[in-house]
Amino acid sequence: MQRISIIDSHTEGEPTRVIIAGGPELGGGSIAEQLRVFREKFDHVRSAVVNEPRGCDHLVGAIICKAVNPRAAAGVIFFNNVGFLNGCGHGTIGLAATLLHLGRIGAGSHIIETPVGEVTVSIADDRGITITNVPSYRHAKDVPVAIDWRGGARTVRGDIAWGGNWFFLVNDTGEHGHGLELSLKNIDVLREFSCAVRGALDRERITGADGGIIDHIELFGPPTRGDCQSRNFVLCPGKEYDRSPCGTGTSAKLACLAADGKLAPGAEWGQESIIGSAFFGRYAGLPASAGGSVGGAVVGIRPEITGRACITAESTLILDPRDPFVHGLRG
Ligand code: PYC
Repeated sequence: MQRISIIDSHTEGEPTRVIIAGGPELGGGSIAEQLRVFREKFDHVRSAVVNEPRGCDHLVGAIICKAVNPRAAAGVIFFNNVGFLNGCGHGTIGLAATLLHLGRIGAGSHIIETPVGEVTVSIADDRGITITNVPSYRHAKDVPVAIDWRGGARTVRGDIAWGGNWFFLVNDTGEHGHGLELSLKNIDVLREFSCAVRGALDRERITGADGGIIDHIELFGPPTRGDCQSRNFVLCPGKEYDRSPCGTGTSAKLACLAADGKLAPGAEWGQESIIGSAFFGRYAGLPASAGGSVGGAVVGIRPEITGRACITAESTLILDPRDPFVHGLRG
């Protein structure tokens, strides 16, 4: 019988389940190395923690692991219903709320190591949590993709950007925009459309800069909130949608806005989610030495994303070998 202690939270509506004890032994090494061990030896634990019957398809899991940097508060690996994530903005905010709940960190700034680099979490007195994310940038602008849509062929155009995961970002207007209403009652259509885009990217072998799979699709439209500039729908790798505005997705959006000269460094961007919650972001330009500009144009930014997380449960998962679904329902 294996017992795994977890803390559940949600960040602007999107859940995070953090393993705080009883998880797999991942050894030392970099977080990327520990991720390799998790993926190769303990994928069944990933599935047991987030998949049915203990979890659900849109639940994101996280495990606290040993950091290499002695100044870091923690290392973390994120995972979901189908595999592992590079980074996770809402999950990092959920992790910070969890560490705060456990008394392992207090107000102030703390380094968290992720498989794709260090991020900083800053906890304000009002419990708003800001992550300073990994450097983010737009890789390609206005990329055409031919999709099968409702029995016909259509070309959609979008930007490819990195914000800790690879995103394909599609606007609503224009001949090659998505043209869909971003509302909860339209969720099935949004999911179907985004899956068609994802399928076309895979088929046409359109990738991120380093051949990275573009496994998040982000659709934009007008906000319903007065304090936001935009609303989004984000399809995650396991075909579920992010209930939050997606931290890495908002970082990718900020990188595109910066590259287009549409948002100045330090200016605030309110990103509303499909459920009406919001992240507030801003960025600092990166120096050219850090890959921040090409030919004078800003291409690399350091995004900051602010949101709130609430703790929803402290519990123990029981993995009983006699349970026919001990390792979860895997597709
Ligand atoms: O907030 O970055 C994020 C995220 C990625 C997948 C789900 N949430």
